[in-house]
Amino acid sequence: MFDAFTKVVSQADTRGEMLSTAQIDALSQMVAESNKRLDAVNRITSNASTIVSNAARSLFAEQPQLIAPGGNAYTSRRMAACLRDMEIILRYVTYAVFAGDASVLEDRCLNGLRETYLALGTPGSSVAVGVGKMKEAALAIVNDPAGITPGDCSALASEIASYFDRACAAVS
Ligand code: PEB
Repeated sequence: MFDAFTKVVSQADTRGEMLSTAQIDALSQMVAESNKRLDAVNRITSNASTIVSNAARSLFAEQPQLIAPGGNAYTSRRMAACLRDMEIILRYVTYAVFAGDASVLEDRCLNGLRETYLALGTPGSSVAVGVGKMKEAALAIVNDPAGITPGDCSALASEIASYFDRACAAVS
């Protein structure tokens, strides 16, 4: 598992090189803007259950076959597993945002997830729709200007979007 710093160090170490000025500048920039990152993680984390339950509600409204008898989220046990899965994915996305690196998300959550869903007979494409809905909700919360120092969060927002996109791609 890497974060933005250990990733750069490990890549330089593999090549036996010093860190480049560009790499050091990029990391300094990340530190200088770290309040934005921590605020984003805090906002997503403190709204996690709302993000999950709204995304699930919207997914089931669009794909009611999932909750109909015989559906993949039919019975309380499967519904609980589904909500839990969405929460797990959102949690690992917040770790990636915090670390500034996708490796924790890739290695500990997404690795093998498509195969798991195939084996379970759970439709990965539907999971991806749910993750996409969490992405929209999380970004709306991160970009909400209310009650926070205004600033340009576009780079951070697209980084956050990319972690959700990785999760969608990993299961669909
Ligand atoms: C992944 N999900 C399920 C299982 C596992 C995961 C390993 C099988 C074991 C169990 O049921 O607990 N676990 C999950 C994950 C990590 C992990 C992401 C990462 C570290 O450890 N059903 C739907 C929706 C979707 C869904 C499309 C969006 O209709 C999910 C939610 N996952 C779902 C369901 C099950 C499941 C298991 C319903 C239960 C499947 C079953 O037993 O029939």
